[in-house]
Amino acid sequence: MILQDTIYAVSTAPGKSAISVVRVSGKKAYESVKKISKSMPKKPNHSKLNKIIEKNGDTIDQTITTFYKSPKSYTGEDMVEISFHGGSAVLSKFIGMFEKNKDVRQAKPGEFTRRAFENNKLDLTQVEAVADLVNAETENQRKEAFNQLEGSSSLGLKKIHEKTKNLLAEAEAIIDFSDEDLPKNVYNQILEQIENIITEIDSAVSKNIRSRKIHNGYIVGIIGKTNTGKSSFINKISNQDVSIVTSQPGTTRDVLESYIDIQGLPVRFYDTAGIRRSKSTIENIGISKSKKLAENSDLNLIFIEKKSDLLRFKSYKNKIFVQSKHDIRRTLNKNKDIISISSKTGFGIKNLLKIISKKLIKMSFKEFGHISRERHMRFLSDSKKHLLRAKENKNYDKFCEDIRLALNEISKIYGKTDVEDILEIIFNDFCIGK
Ligand SMILES: Nc1nc2c(ncn2[C@@H]2O[C@H](COP(=O)(O)OP(=O)(O)OP(=O)(O)O)[C@@H](O)[C@H]2O)c(=O)[nH]1
Ligand SMILES: [Mg+2]
Repeated sequence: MILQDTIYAVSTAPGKSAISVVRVSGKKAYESVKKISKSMPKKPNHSKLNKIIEKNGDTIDQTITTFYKSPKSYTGEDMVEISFHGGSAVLSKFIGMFEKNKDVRQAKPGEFTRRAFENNKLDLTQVEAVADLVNAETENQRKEAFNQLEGSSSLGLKKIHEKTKNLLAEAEAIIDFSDEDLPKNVYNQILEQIENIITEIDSAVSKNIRSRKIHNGYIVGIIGKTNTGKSSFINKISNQDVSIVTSQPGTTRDVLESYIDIQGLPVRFYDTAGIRRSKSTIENIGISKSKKLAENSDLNLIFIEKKSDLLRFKSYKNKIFVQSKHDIRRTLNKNKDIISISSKTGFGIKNLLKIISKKLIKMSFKEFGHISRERHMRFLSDSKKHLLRAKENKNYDKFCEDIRLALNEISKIYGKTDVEDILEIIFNDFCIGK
């Protein structure tokens, strides 16, 4: 990728808005905007009320223009940000004019952030955090991405990275000994360090399983006997007809999904076929799907008709018992372990959603800023493989080589090795102007 040329892009979303921001980055950023400006900010890192003008002297718009001098900018290069009045006519007029300037070109997706990376303003984990922040839809996703941007995720990984570097240094120091001369305690210490790093990798991986939930959403199964109001419930909380409802037991046959944000928590609810003995092949396929989902979900809402159903679903994990149709019940439920709701009147629904989110939060993340990406996981687990092999290796040359390979894998997380192909994948995910 050529990093010499000066790039520009509209960095705000299209459509009507109060302002639209155009970013320009590169050696000729200042000069190229100055050419079409009435009063550019003269001092670095200052903003100025400016007019963007055409060749014939007509004003396109009054703007706030900010100048960032390298290296104190997002990309690390000279940058100019022009805040226009939002509106497609203003922008298209400006772009039409700016396009003709041979000193600048349109940025590709993620190119500003890529430059920030190339100029060591961000490491790769922070680049990913920027992407996450832009894509964050819930409060928890935002928090996690921001913490990673601040480096708190990097910290956990950095410790592993640092320790592996030290390990390699020490292992290489003892390579000068011949096998017989090698002091046993030195070798044992190194083995201990390897063990220690492997433990840290394992703990990072287990945290990741939790943080992945924030990315992809928690899975909540709606399980239970037929005709207990499961489909009516998913329709009620989704505000639409996700699932068919009839008074006939065995209506739902398939697994149906609905994504709901409960106070910042991304949750995927799944309506399932009611569980009963059935002669229908199709229904039985549905029932086995229900059971499978219940096993793989984070939480199950078990819809019951009467108290004796509690026993029947006793073996299901992570569950909340729910009794619906509160509006037509003669005897009211007094059992605290059963949550009463009505999808007809809405009774108890808010309470149930609150209990669900509390339970999900409790059983998952309390800490933020843990490794959130499959990419990191892959490098960590590859690194662990090399470390395990090093532990078994009695040949010292190969022993060091394994540790070097382990370090190499971890370094890839930060993009410090030859990872051109990985870079392409990551930056292609960005929007233009970021
Ligand atoms: N009065 C009342 N009726 C309800 C309520 N929820 C569901 N029903 C009725 O109960 C019947 C079954 O509802 P569904 O939502 O289809 O039940 P289900 O558990 O999905 O049933 P299957 O798909 O057969 O397993 C329908 O006639 C609904 O109208 C409720 O809160 N109050
Ligand atoms: Mg149903």
